[in-house]
Amino acid sequence: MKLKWLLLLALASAAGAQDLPLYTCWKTTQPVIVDGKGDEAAWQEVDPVDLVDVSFLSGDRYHTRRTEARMLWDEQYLYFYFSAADPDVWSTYGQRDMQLYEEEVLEIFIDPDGDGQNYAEVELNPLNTVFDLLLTKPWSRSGKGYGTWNPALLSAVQITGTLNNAADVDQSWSAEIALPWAGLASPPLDIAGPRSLPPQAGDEWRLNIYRFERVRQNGTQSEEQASAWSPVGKVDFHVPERFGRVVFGNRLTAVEAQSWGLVKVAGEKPATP
Ligand SMILES: [Ca+2]
Ligand SMILES: [Ca+2]
Ligand SMILES: [Ca+2]
Repeated sequence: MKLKWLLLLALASAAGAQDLPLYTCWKTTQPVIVDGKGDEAAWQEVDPVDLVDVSFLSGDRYHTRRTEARMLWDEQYLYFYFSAADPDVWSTYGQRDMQLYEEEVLEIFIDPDGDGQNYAEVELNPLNTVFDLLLTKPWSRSGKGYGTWNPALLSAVQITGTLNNAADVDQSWSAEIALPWAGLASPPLDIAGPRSLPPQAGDEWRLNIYRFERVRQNGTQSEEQASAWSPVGKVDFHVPERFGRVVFGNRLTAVEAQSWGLVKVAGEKPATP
């Protein structure tokens, strides 16, 4: 009987995992300059994901203000690049660990071993202010949060438009974050557990990306656009069961890839009679 239940549970979780988005996070051998701009060749070579409305599990509803995210990794860092369309970029919180989620913000949730416990939350606002926290489990399950966690992450924001000026029309804000692997195993909570840091090629982690876009009219918020990479069915970002799947991959360097391309092209030349 016990075995049967275990089997059913395993089948249920396998079925659940099937509708979660999967992203291959490629290793970069080229440097990523954390300046908020995604103009590195490394970023151009990897696929973006489009965030969807967090509330609809079908994952086919997009907000009017689109958000794109990309991920990369190397021996030292896990990198994120975001591009968020936004005709009115605003923010007031300027100090680390302020309640950024009340305003416009990009958020990353990371659960390395995917057990739904001991996960990290990293947020960034258009002022390049960071909110970072470790949680033992979701708040709804009496989780405990450690805001004192301040890993040595690098971040930068680029605004195409003007910050905190509702009188003109902005285009977007973009951001880069480099999160050091070492930070995921540092006190007060080792969230990596037995997971390799940095990960090994083929390792799968659970992770989600969110955004709060807060539309203002005449100085007051008129609409909230909450989006996610993996939608969770409601406006609650602390749903680790719904975090997407990230598989870490190795890849050839751009130079190697290019030479391989040349070799391949050369090899495909028709044989001279
Ligand atoms: Ca950059
Ligand atoms: Ca906005
Ligand atoms: Ca913190």
